[in-house]
Amino acid sequence: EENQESAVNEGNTISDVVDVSDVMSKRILIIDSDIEFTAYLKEVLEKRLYPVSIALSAATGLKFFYDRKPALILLNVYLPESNGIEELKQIVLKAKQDHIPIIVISSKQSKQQIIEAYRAGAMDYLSKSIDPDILLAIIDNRLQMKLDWERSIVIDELTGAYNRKHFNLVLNHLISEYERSGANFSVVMLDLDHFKRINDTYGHLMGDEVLKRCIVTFQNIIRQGDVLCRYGGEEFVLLLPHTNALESEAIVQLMREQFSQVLFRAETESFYVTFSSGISEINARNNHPEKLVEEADQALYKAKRSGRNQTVI
Ligand code: GH3
Ligand code: MG
Ligand code: MG
Ligand code: MG
Repeated sequence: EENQESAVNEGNTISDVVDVSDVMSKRILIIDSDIEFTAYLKEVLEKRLYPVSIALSAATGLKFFYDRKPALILLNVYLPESNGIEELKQIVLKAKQDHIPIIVISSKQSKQQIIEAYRAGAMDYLSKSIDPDILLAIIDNRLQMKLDWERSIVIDELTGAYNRKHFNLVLNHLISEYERSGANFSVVMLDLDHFKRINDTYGHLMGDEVLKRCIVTFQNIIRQGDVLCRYGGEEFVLLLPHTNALESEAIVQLMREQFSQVLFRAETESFYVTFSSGISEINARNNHPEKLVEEADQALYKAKRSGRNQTVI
């Protein structure tokens, strides 16, 4: 059971569908006018396979910030040029907005400067004489925190599936891919049948178990790159890149066969659960996010009206 849970959490990541360099890159931006120190840091970091950008001025730092999207910034707040302050403020502001950790590395260690740096939003204030292994441990730690946070905001707590926020992000990404390269994809809406009855008969905790188990079963069938999201209570939506409606139907059929074999054990009796599903496919006449969802939803509605436990395209 625990293994299955972790299989859910280690399923498709955002990097499968959204540009990796954008979201999960490990690029570190060093902003410091100290040429010797930046060269030394670059060597230390690149040995650990961190891509590094060096900016010797705040202005260059700001430019790199936009061009190269760092995952973390190593900053010396005391740059020599007098007009770097505005750029520094902009970098700090943008970094905070994007939840990019800022680690200050300075040779100055005055109490006032340290307090100011933390108040401005620095995550750490380190000395330039810090041991490189300790520095690397701190960087790993901060990047992991960022990664955990990025995950937590797109994952549904109960089931471990992606949430609606992520669904919207991926759907829009797939639509722009379609417009750019013609790559097709399908949208599958899935809704558990008579779920209210399960709650009413066996209790909400049992209902929650059904939802979790349903996701585990589905995750084991879908492919790398397919994105499964919890759309609402007992409604899920599946995005299948490079897959037309008929191919999607075959995948959903597999999900149905697997899920129909899952036996749920309540206190007094055991039971099976079914689901209904509706499929839409991107095409030149329907390339709008809301319309694609609506079309799949209407197909789902038809599946419900035709007796449930089936898929309609
Ligand atoms: P249909 O076959 O037409 O879809 O019927 P249904 O009973 O599945 O659909 P309905 O929309 O009437 O009921 C859905 C129920 O799902 C109602 C709601 O209380 C329950 N539900 C929503 N979210 C959760 C949840 O997180 N946990 C549990 N246990 N129940 C939930
Ligand atoms: Mg319903
Ligand atoms: Mg339902
Ligand atoms: Mg429903």
